[in-house]
Amino acid sequence: MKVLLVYPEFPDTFWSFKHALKFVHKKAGAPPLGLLTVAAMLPTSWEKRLSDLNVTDLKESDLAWADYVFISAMVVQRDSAQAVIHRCKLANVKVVAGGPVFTMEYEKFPEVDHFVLNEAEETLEPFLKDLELGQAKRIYTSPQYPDIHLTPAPLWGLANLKHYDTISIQFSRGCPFNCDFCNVTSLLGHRPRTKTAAQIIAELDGLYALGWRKSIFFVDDNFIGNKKHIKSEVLPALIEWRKGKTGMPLSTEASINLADDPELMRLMVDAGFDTVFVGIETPNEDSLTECSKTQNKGRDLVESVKRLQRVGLQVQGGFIVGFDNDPSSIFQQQIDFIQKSGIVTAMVGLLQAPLGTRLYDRMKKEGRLVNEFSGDNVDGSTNIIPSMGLEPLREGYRNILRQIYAPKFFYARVVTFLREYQPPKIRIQFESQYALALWRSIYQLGIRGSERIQYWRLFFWTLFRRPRLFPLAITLAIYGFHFRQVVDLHVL
Ligand code: B12
Repeated sequence: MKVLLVYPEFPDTFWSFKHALKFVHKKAGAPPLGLLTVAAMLPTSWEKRLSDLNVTDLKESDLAWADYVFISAMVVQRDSAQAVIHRCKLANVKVVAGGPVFTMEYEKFPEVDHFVLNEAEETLEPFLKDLELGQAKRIYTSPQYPDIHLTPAPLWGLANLKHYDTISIQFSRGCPFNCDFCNVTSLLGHRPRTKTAAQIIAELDGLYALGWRKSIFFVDDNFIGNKKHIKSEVLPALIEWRKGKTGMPLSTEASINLADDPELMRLMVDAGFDTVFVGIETPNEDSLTECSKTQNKGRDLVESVKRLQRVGLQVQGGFIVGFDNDPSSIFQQQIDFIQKSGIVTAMVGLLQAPLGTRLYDRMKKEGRLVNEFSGDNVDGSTNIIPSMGLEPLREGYRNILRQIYAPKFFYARVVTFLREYQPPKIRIQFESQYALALWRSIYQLGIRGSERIQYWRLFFWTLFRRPRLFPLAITLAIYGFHFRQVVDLHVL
């Protein structure tokens, strides 16, 4: 059996980092973790190839080679996924589809032959058994949340790693919290299911052996969902593993209560974590109550962010406007918060209601659902009727983006952050692309860019005041360039 694993193309979005990746001569953020994990679950005797359309084209010869195409996608890849599936039909290749967009809306893909939905640990085996018997059904689904102790290490060898800037790995699935707009709990459950420390170390060993030294992104919905386990087992194992090794800085997603636990923060930094994405959502307490984001309530959120930065964790933040309880001053409040906290990578979106969430059910009941869920929460779209009215919301939103990514505000925020940030301890291996990125930034931002004054100010300020953070300062300047391109293109 010959299987072609296809990952559709991402549009030019906030998280695609397309405009930033050019500086380091990379084609995509990370290889497709879901597909490579599924590849490792397929019979070893099957031949497998990966075609990630973010780094390569889908060739007719690939389709002619394949008996089956296995496709995975998120909702933002919907259009590219439809196009791939259609090409497979024309080429007479059978399509097996799985992953978040198909789990959520498989009925929108009539040309797919087999849907293997939810988590493959539950649904792939029955499909493979039926396939062998020549009686594969159209849909395989399961309400179970499988144990991931047996999930195999992804087949990294299928991906051409030189095209990627980072590699995703996964330690846990699920989140103990209950935010009403988030579909993680309906997709993956409340009880965080974890891999063992040994599984994670084996995955890292595999990547180290392949020569990977750049960053690793733990794609957990909430890395600290099971604090006891990570404190007693995983972080000590990571700290031990890191001894004598270079590179491989780690990043992840975590809830803000990480800032309440000094021991946990210290262990994470010692293990090599230097960045966490945190769902901040809003500084408005009533809106936090509305969406049941209890972990963010009753605290000084700016101080919590600073605590993380001071131990050596850069905070990237998610923000939302459009809650029923948002006052008309919310837009300025968000801008002030973002500037004050020094969250450089601030992803601000309109409130959206994904299928399967409590918010979706409430909006449906109140007759406030409209449009299709775009899945890209930085494109200025929403699928609900906001209580403040769509136009005031859009205008306020545009105003936030206009300000926070404008060079003056953006670079000021970088300095606020760098003043606070404790430089990471781990040694980064020098790569020639870093020098290249520096030269490109000088040309693109320092000579051609409208931000040239701010760029050179940051350049010299960091060189003299925070020299160890100079590479990070340049990286963030490049991020700013990407964010401005995306925001100008889609929202403003
Ligand atoms: C990592 C991640 C990212 C990374 C992606 C990096 C990469 N290229 O891999 C980044 C940060 C770029 C990202 C961005 C976004 N993401 Co994202 N992301 C995730 C996250 C946290 C983990 C995904 C992952 O790797 N999981 C680990 C693997 C092993 O799981 P998996 O892919 O689901 O695969 C399993 C099954 O789905 C299944 N399976 C998957 N594919 C296939 C294929 C076949 C053939 C079969 C049989 C089975 C199968 O088997 C696998 C093993 O069980 C998920 C949340 C989550 N926990 O799933 C959100 C998630 C996938 N993201 C989501 C969204 C919406 C986005 C954004 C659009 C958000 C935004 N702010 O705009 C952006 C858009 C991306 C872009 N570039 O434009 C949604 C998708 C919703 C949907 N219905 O599609 C999710 C589910 C989060 C959520 N709360 O809703 N994301």
